[in-house]
Order: sequence, then structure tokens, then C-alpha cells
Amino acid sequence: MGILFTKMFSSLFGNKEARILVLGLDNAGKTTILYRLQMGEVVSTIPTIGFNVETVQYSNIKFQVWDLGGQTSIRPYWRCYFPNTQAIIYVVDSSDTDRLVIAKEEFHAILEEEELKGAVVLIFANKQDLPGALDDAAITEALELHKIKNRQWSIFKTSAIKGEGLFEGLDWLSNTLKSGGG
Ligand SMILES: Nc1nc2c(ncn2[C@@H]2O[C@H](COP(=O)(O)OP(=O)(O)O)[C@@H](O)[C@H]2O)c(=O)[nH]1
Ligand SMILES: [Mg+2]
Repeated sequence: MGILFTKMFSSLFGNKEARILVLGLDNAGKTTILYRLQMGEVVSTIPTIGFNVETVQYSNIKFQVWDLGGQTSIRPYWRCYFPNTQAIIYVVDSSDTDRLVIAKEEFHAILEEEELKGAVVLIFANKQDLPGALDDAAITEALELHKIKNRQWSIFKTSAIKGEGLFEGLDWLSNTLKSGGG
């Protein structure tokens, strides 16, 4: 995946600093995806401000990951990570049907953030290998993706464990960013 990444994302942003946020509820598979992509060393910050952020710097692109949900008091600190965000990768555990409503609410709250208004959105309907996992159409429905206005988005079925679907999603993302989205 490292080589593919180089091909897809090199020169995408020129020398400009770019940020891609990887978000979702805890246990969705975000950290697994980060390691799967093998872009470089994953650096975990010490959670002094109440939440842990994992960062992978790939060329001039920063991938940053944290868990949504939980304490509302730490939310204002998230905003430090919003400027220069070109894309959001939203990861959902497609087998965790009990928490899909929360996943939806957290997702739409993020989309409301002023500094993220221009970001392209890629949704990973993850854990497709698990029995009972909802497919992309069902996740689209559950997350109310049709409510997304004025931005480009797409959803892909993935299994981070098997490494399936990730490349297809990132290919869409890099093409969308290349053609001027985000
Ligand atoms: N079966 C299955 N398990 C997964 C998949 N992705 C992640 N997991 C597992 O789900 C758990 C949570 O994954 P993690 O990456 O830590 O989630 P995070 O909290 O979003 O960072 C771990 O036990 C992973 O091995 C997947 O696609 N399929
Ligand atoms: Mg994690």
C-alpha cells in the first residue's frame, strides 16, 4: 500500500500543508486502517488535553485520527485540528448496528463545523467481513448521507483486517481532490 500511496497522493497538494482527518466512533477500525496503509510511522500524542490523536505524516500530508463520541467538554479542542483539512475519512463499524444512530449524529456534527465545510468526505463502511455487517446502501441510509449538501462524498465497503476496499476509496479521494474538490 505504501507504494500505491506514493503514486496516488504525491504532488497532489504541491508543497502546501494538507490534512486528512480519519474520524469515527471508537472501535470502528481507524487505527487498523492507519497501520494497514503503511504510509509511515504512526505517532500517538500524549493525551494532555483529554483525547488521543494519532498522526502519520506522509510527505506534506498529515493524516490525523481520533475517536468521536464521549465527553463533550473536549470537543472545543478538536478545532485545533480543523484548519487546512482537505478531506475527512469517516469510518463506521458496519456490524455495530446499536451505535449507528450515534455514528450518524457525530458525523453530521462534524460536517457542521465551519472550518470543515470545504472538505471532501470519504466514508468507509468497515468490517464487511463480519456476519451481519450492513452493506453500503444500508449504511448510506443509516448515516443519512443524502442530507449532505454542497460537498463531494462517496462510500466504500471495506475490511481493514483483510485490506479490502481501502485502496478503491483512497483512489476515489485522490481523484476527487485532483479534480478540484476539497
Ligand atoms: N473483523 C474485523 N475487525 C476489524 C476490522 N477493522 C478493525 N477491526 C478490529 O476492530 C477493533 C477496533 O479496531 P481499531 O482500529 O482499534 O478501532 P479504532 O478505535 O477506530 O481505532 C480491533 O480489534 C480491530 O482488529 C475489520 O475490517 N474487520
Ligand atoms: Mg484507534
